[in-house]
Amino acid sequence: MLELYQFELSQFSEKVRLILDYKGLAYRKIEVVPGIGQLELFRLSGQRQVPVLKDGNTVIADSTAIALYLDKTYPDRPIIPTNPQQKANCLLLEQWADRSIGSEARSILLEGLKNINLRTSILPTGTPDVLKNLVGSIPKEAIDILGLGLGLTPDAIKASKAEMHRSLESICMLLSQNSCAYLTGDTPTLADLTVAGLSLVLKIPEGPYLDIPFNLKGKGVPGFADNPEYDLFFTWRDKLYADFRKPHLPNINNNSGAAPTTPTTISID
Ligand SMILES: N[C@@H](CCC(=O)N[C@@H](CS)C(=O)NCC(=O)O)C(=O)O
Repeated sequence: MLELYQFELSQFSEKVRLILDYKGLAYRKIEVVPGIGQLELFRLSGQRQVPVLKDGNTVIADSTAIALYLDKTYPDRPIIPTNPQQKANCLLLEQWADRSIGSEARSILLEGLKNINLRTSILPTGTPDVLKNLVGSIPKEAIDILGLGLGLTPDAIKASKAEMHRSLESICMLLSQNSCAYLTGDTPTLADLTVAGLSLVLKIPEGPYLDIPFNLKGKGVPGFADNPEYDLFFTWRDKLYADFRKPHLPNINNNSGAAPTTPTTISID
């Protein structure tokens, strides 16, 4: 079975999970423990970031490389159009989304964390493992900010927010002008799955897709998640999730030494 080395709350991992679900491919999630688990990941893949896909003896790092590998190896339900114009639009949109929505959303995640009231800058002794794992699943940059108050300056966060507003306005414009249901045509492509998956940290989908505490679902970054101007985008994304994303199922046999991925219900102050 395909194995996905991931962080549950990582937006690039979510992009790959959405692609796997869209293509109807079964996979086992292996939750990487931040720090020590990333050393193991380095041994496996030659780099320390998630997502990494293992397919038998083949190991692929990077969400774009994984997407291209999956589409080539498992051609059913293709995600790269064959029509040259649609293909170019799809690949350009994916590249743009990785660099804009991907990095900008991560930069402003701090706001989202404040919003969901996840006050964990100093985790006390006895913090439940599940919460540690959840915090561990948040990108390193956000933890730096949370833990040390270092990292992104307020000006950098402000610039990221402005950039993200521009991106969402453009996506909404594209969706409202489009005669098709998706960004490059009438079926979902890598462009749609990327834009939708990467927006995870802007607003966590409400449905049963992720192994996270219930009260995080539907939460997100103020000014984005609750902004009526972006209703069109989130409605479109949530429909794509309802149509193609599969509900989270706990891994039955997880003997990898990785963090457990069983369902969790804890209350977070
Ligand atoms: N270009 C990579 C980006 C992957 C990435 O940024 N992963 C983040 C999580 S969303 C990560 O592993 N951060 C931990 C670290 O950099 O140590 C991709 O498309 O997969």
